[in-house]
Amino acid sequence: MVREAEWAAVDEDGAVAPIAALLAAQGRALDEVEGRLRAQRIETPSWGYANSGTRFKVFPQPGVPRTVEEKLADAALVHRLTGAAPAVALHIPWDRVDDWAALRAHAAGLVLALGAINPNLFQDERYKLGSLAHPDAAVRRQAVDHVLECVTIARATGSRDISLWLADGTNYPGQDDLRARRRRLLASLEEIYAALDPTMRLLVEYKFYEPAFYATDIADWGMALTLCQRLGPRAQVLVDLGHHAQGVNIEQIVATLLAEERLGGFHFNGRKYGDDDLMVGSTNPLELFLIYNELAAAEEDADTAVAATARAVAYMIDQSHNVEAKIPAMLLSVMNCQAAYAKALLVDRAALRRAQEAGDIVAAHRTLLAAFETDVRPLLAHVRAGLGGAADPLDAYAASGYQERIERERVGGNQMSW
Ligand code: RM4
Ligand code: MN
Ligand code: MN
Repeated sequence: MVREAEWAAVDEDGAVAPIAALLAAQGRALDEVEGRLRAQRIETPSWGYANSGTRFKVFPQPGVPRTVEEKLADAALVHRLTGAAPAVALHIPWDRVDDWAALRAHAAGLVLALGAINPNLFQDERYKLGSLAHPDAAVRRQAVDHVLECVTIARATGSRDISLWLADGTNYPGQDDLRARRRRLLASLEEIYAALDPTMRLLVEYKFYEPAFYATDIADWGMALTLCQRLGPRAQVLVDLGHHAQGVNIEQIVATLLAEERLGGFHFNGRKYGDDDLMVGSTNPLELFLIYNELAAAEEDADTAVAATARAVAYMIDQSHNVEAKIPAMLLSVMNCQAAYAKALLVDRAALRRAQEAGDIVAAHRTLLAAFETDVRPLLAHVRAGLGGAADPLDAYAASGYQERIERERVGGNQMSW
């Protein structure tokens, strides 16, 4: 960590000085913020490096990975340039290999960890009427067994989290009994939860619609939370930013789940209309900042259980790039997370509380805006450089020749796709 007095030396152009001054006015040191930024971790998704798209068309890109190892190579580069993406989430069966210990060792050689294991409960012919909530016990058995296999994989990969997203639901009123579906789902989840190691967690994702259009079995955070509460403390809710209706206040959901000690993780992405899976922070950077503001505040909550919940949150990206270049898109997403967290760390919490207690609404709001409007790019450039990354990861990527190399070398074979 750079000591306060040494900042002057590293900050040759004085670009970080305004931030240091802003913190000094709060009686805080740059070191504290820098230390927390250095500890920031964002997990990238293996599927974000592969070909993906909409239900209309997948546009293949040159240089896209043909193997899991090539996905890991891309992820390793994203980590090297940003200093903040040391793990990769895997999707089974998309990333299935025969020897998980070997893949784990291969990742470690790239200074990467294997992250959350995502079962696939939506691409088998038998899942037409659902998976864990399917009316037929034999199909539920198949779905539960798949997740149990993922628990075994997580053991081998050293992964803490099983990250569950269900496509289950119905398209028409009357298609199935809604309470029966919930009962079946809970019974399936109970069997899965019982199979977890004590260090493992089950992260339960929700989404308000699609592919089911009438009733999705886990449609919102309340349905996910109540299921988790039935299961036990290591069942926690996963918030995917693309899985809400228009205008929903996601930061309030985050605050509520933190207060309930049930916020397990995030799938960060950007959205405009639906589950768009765009680059993080591209459509609503203020929302991303306000979410990080809740998290940064909760990390220091006087209630130690809430603080511990905030510190254990799994920060993951869930993007499926369609038209944008994959590695630059992932870099920018990680950088936008770094910027949102940095701004959240600059919030003058004492001033905010004073304004709130005095009922000074404008002052309270302005305190948040002051942090949001601060240019944190120079600070992040220093932080990344200190982590062995690049001051500007996108410029560094463009200059590295990596894209040209993978386009040259990754010919033949089958590009990976979702
Ligand atoms: C879903 C959901 C899941 C992701 C799949 C590919 O919409 O967000 O997390 O694994 O897409
Ligand atoms: Mn997701
Ligand atoms: Mn999604």
